[in-house]
Amino acid sequence: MASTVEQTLVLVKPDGVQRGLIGPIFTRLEGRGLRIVAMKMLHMDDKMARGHYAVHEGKPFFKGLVEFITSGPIVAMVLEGPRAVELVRNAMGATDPAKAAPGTIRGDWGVDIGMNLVHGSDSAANARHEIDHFFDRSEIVDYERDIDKWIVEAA
Ligand code: IDP
Ligand code: MG
Repeated sequence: MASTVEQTLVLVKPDGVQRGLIGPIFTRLEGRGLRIVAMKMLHMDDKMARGHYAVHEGKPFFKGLVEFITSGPIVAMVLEGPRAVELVRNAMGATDPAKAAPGTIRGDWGVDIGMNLVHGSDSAANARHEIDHFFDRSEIVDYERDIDKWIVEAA
């Protein structure tokens, strides 16, 4: 049975871009069946990074996190599908790569908690807020793929 379609924000962080892992990371999420509905490369400035990570302000790692996320270009995308938030979070693996299961993005390619390759929204409500932080509504494309009927059962 089809569940509610969600959108979620995914970032390939500067380490993922520098290590040539944009394609492999996208391949996993796209191959899963999620639909990419927006995508762009950008270099976040300090203000945008502080806004994106506002929930972590005051934590000991906040300064390093902002420095890291602004240290090079990132790729932002919006993925859409039933339970997209949960699917992406599971595909990313635990925040600390040492605790991330093999087969997850962080579990296969990460070492350091600060350089854990990807960001994914942690709830549908936060996803909406984060997507608005990175994309204009006009940059999000509404379309269907012929293969979607082989990925999600009709309601
Ligand atoms: P998440 O990315 O798995 O959602 P959050 O707890 O939201 O994890 O933390 C945001 C980011 O902050 C993490 O992806 C990681 O890069 C960084 N971070 C979180 N906890 C630590 C820490 O204890 N030390 C260093 N960096 C951390
Ligand atoms: Mg988070």
